[in-house]
Amino acid sequence: MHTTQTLSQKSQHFLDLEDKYGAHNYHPLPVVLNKGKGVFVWDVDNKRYYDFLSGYSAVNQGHCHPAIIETLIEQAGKLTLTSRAFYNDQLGEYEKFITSYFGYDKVLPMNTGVEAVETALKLCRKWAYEVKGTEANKAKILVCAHNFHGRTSTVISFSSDPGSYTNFGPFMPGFEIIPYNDLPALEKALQDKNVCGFLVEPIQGEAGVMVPDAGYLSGAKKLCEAANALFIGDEIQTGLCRTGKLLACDHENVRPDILILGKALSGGTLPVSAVLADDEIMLTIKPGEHGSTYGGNPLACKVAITSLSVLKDEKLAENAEAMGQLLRNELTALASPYISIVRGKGLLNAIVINHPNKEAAWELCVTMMHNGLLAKPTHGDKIRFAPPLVITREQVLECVGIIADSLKAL
Ligand code: IF1
Repeated sequence: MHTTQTLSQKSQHFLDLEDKYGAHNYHPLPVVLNKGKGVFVWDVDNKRYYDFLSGYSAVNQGHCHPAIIETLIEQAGKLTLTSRAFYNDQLGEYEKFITSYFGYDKVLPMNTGVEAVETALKLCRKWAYEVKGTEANKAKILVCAHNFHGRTSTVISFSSDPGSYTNFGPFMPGFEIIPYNDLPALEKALQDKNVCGFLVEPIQGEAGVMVPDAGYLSGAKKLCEAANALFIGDEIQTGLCRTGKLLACDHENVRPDILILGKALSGGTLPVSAVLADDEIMLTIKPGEHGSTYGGNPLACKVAITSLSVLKDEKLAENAEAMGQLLRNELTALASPYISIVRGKGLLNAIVINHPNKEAAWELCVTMMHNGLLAKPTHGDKIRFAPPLVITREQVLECVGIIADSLKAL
């Protein structure tokens, strides 16, 4: 357990409450936040921090974006939920908006990211049996080693991380794990006639921001087309301008057959996710075959329209591209002996810590916290640097200064 003696009395109170009354399914950094605005968050002692995690890329537009909050408040006072048993005046408008925004025939609205992943898997299987002609209950979907697609029992069934699946069996069949960033392995696996889909993160976030070789995504899409298998793009973390383009797949002009979105689709206000596909795939699901209580609720629809509009109006993809380049260049220029790798795309970046102390990444994050910047280690020695996409040049340079000072304390 890491020492927290430097915590204020006020903060300790909240840690004690969570320890006593909450499940211990996380190990957070010892900081207690109560306000957010743009790139900043504040703790209960009114200390300000740069947020370099952005709610795991859910607040790309910045914390409490005024336009998104205004929409949230306005719709919250009118109609928040009808269920899909009835129509409402927001869902159709949203469906038209988002399908035109991304260029697909239809959208199936869900709530959390993993629900959208599960929906995509069900669509892929349904399409396999009813369009491709796969033998009943034989459909197989390919996934990558070191994937992260969520925490449901089906999704952890195809995780390669023991921390995600140990003692959660028995596991869902119908999935095969292949190496990431390996086209020959994909080509070989696609020879199995029962393979109907390939689920992939354009950049593996949780694995430590693993950026595949140029040409991997476009090569994978071509191999899937040749094998009549669906390319399923999980853009929950990499999408919505995070990597310097609207979608990470846009860097290679790849159009997923099924596109999965989440997180920043609501600008960090409430769970909103979406699955987009063309009619041949989407219309395999008939009335009553899939759904969710909150899926497509009027409040989520209005908030999502504003959240998507902010991305374009404020040119957040362009800013993510420019600020990401600056951040990686400045981190590399530090030439710190403790940083072995700086990698990423747009404002989805990570450093790999090189230090004999295996707790070094965590301790660096605690030091950065004391110096006013919040980031979290992933898989031990990697630290993700993913600030809101509204960050300015001056703020990036100030943050590099904080990181540099903190590294000296290692
Ligand atoms: C946690 C990770 C990030 C995702 C991708 C689907 C989902 C996620 C590419 C599921 C969610 C979150 C989950 C959260 C931490 C965070 C995370 F560290 F877990 F892996 F971002 F990298 N596809 N990622 O990244 O979406 O159901 O959570 O809305 O579980 O601790 P969700």
